[in-house]
Amino acid sequence: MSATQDKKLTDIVIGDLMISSEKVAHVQVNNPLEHALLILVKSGYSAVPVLDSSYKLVGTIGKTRILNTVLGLERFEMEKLSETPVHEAMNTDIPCLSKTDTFMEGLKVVINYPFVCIADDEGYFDGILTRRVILKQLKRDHHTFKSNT
Ligand code: 2BA
Repeated sequence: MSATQDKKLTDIVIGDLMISSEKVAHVQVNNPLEHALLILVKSGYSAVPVLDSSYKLVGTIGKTRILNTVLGLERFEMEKLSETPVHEAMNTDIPCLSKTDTFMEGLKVVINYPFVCIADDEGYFDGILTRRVILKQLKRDHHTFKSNT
């Protein structure tokens, strides 16, 4: 049985819904962009979290930011992929929630972001909450509500 099976939306917390860190593709802050692009292309994701060497969350990196970073005046300067570390291209202006935050807080964030990173009080990465999971939960709640009326 899932952790949210019989719960009302108001009783669900982010920890019930998040994809835990072991299942999340990520890159390290000092990896070259070439490695980040490899992870993104192989996983099929547009963007993934960036962690430091102690597994603290530091940002996200996506295909568009990588391509913008290597874009020169007239061409993509692909040699920059191996020379530039992820921290020079990553996005650090990202929302972050904790496992104890509510479903509604998660819903608000995924209106503007496809996923939100989850970290503990010290910044250690716990996982991500995706738009897909939030929408699935809303659908489930809608059906439960309909069948109870
Ligand atoms: P995107 O990569 O832009 O993916 C958009 C949606 O496309 C995903 O929505 C999912 O429904 C589908 N999708 C893309 N790649 C997939 C794959 N390899 N396997 C299955 N479905 C795939 P969400 O599931 O709501 O994910 C939202 C965003 O969260 C993704 O955006 C991605 O940036 C990130 N994400 C999701 N799961 C991840 C994971 N395990 N590791 C790292 N990042 C993840």
